[in-house]
Amino acid sequence: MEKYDHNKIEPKWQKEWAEKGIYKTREDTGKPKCYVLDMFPYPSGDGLHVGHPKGYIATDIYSRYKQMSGFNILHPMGWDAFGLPAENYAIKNKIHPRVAVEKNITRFKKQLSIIGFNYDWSREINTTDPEYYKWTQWIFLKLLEKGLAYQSNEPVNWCPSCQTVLANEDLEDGRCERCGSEVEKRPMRQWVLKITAYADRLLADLEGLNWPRSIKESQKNWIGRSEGAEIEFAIVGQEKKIKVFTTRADTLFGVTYVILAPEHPFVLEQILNPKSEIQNKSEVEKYLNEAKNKTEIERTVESREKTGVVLEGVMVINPANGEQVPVWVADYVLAHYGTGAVMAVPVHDERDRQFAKKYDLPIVGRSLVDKNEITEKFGQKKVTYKLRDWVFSRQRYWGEPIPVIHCEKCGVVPVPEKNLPVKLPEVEFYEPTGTGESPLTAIAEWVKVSCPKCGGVAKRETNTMPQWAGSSWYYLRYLDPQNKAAMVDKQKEKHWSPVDFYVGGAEHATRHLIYARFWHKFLFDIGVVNYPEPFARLQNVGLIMAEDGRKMSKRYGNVINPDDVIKNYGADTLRLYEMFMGPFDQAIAWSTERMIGPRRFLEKVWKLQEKMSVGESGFVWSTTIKKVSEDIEAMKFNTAVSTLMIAVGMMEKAKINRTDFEILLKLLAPFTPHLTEELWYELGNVDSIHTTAWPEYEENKLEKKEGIIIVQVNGVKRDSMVVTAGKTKEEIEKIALSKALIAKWLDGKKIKKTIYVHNKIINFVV
Ligand code: ANZ
Ligand code: ZN
Repeated sequence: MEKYDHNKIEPKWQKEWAEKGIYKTREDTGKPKCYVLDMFPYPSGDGLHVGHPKGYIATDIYSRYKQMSGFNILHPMGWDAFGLPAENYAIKNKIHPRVAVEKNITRFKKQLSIIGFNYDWSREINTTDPEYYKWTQWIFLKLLEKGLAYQSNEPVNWCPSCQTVLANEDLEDGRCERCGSEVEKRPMRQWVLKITAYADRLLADLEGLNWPRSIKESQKNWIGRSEGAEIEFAIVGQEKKIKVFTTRADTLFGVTYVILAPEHPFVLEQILNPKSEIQNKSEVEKYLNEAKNKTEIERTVESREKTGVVLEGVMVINPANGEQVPVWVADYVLAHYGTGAVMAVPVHDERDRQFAKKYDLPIVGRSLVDKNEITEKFGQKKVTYKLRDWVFSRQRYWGEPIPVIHCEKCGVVPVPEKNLPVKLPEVEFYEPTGTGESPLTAIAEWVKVSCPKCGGVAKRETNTMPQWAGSSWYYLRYLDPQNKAAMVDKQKEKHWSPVDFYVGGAEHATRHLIYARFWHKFLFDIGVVNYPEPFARLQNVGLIMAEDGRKMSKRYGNVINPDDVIKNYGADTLRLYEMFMGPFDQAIAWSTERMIGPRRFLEKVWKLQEKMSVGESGFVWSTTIKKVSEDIEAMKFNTAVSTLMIAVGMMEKAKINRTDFEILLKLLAPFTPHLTEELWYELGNVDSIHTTAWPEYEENKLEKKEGIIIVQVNGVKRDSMVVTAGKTKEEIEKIALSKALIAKWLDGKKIKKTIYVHNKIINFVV
């Protein structure tokens, strides 16, 4: 027998699989479908480190298992290549982003190819390909047509270092998520998408999704639905009223002042109006200027001392009791939440209490009233969301041009569909301009166009789309990547949607995963897709940390390159190790030393081929098959692998025949596709192991496990009993009651309730 030589086996099979096309997606209708999707990478210049493929290995195993279990699978891969990371890399390395992306994709693909994935590369997509972004632009036009894309001049987040506007989702604690710079607020003309129109549905439909609870929770908080009321306070001596948003209309009698956000229109108007009643104008102006320089985070952190200034001379009337109360301006009230105005109730609200104490404002305890009845009398029910509309334009080069034209006569004119894609022009200088305009502005011949409506002189929109545009619908393009007439054929969409299983990092909880759901719902509304949600099941990948416990990063010099690992240990060992490291969704530190275990295991499997004998074997597979199948289905790869390790350990000692060995190889095939394929052919088989059927188990051959159950009376242990697994609570109860010792303890007493802790304790409360 030859030695197990991964360097000989692995490239051979990778080549053979590609030539035979065994991973080509099949669409014949006889079989159920299973669409397994990875969050596609942006091809960075650093290439892959060993942490990146963890999720890809998982989907590879899952989809191979599904294929062997009788499904037609779709498991594609592509590149999310527009956006800041690619562009910043290009600028730093003085190479055009397009060239950089091409180069990086080649590198990534090479790295992925030696891991032995089953991707159907004929469906590869690239978000920067004009044939792809034509449809990203098409979706934008549809949003525009339906009134869901609009221009706004509101102050937006501006990153002074990246020199672009950012969406709220792009911030981390008030800083640019890419470069860490503190973000400023600047009023600028922007394109904005009305994601808030979908807030309710984005929230409600979370319910039906098989997603981790933590991700659903983050989305729920991000959407931040709040049910309350709007109540109007009349301004003394003026026609105007101030509208507040409150979730506690029942506290209306306890209001002792009203607070406005510094940006509230009433405040600005009072400052600008020479005839206004305010007696401390300069003091107020000073406060407004200070507030301007604070980030939203600084303004709202709980621990920070609240500050404010009174509008001297302005009083408002509490509609509930006619009482006049003063009006303050304080920056802990945000302009863009609710109405930007709050009724302060220091007795019931902690922030208001702190504020009232500091400025010596009355704190009065008055009885609460029924929430609805008031609301009915003095206000209006109102639902508010934390979610803001999606700021969708960037002042950068490397993105999809927003397909509209500005005409002096006609205003905003959409680029006619037949003229899509609006191609990103070739430029020499793609660095951000720093003026708040994109570098595209400088390309006069591109900017100047004739208006599609009136034929007059007009200008192209020079802002580009954010990095998150292309990834908001890419999973649909895989279904039909070459289609020239539509973003996806209706029949194909119907056949493959939704994505059955989506695997990727938890950091996408509120950005990509909310944006994609939003676009998908929109596409559902305009009849492009058949199902209201894109991703039926979602699983997060736990990070692989470096050996030093820190994040793996070039910055720390602790990166492990998969190419080296594969050369030394083999792709199969890498795959097995990454799945065996620990629970899939948890962060775990890499250890090259620990790869020895999985490697030795594969060597044992290799040697088993010598052990096969002819004739009956004493091996019973059902329990192992069941466990491995269920674990793969539940993404518990580490326990699936240990089950296989136990099986191999037993096979080393037992008498095994060819059937046993084949079953083992099949169970291992999704994990270690090369080694199992080699041994499979060695046995004389003529078709790939990856196209064979997954082994089946027999229910009546499953091992019956026994367990010990403690029997308690009033929480005190009185007896214990051995029972076989799989019994119901009622059965357990019956057995326990039949025991003499227990009967004695229960003698004559009435059982109030029975508490059963599965497979552990049964407790009778008397
Ligand atoms: C009176 C009151 C009494 C309030 C009380 C709370 C407790 P959520 O649940 O987050 O929606 N609020 C309203 N608009 C605000 C703004 N723009 N900036 C900061 N705070 C604002 O919170 C709603 C509550 O936050 C509202 O209900 C309002 O204070 C405050 F015992 O009104 B409440
Ligand atoms: Zn025109």
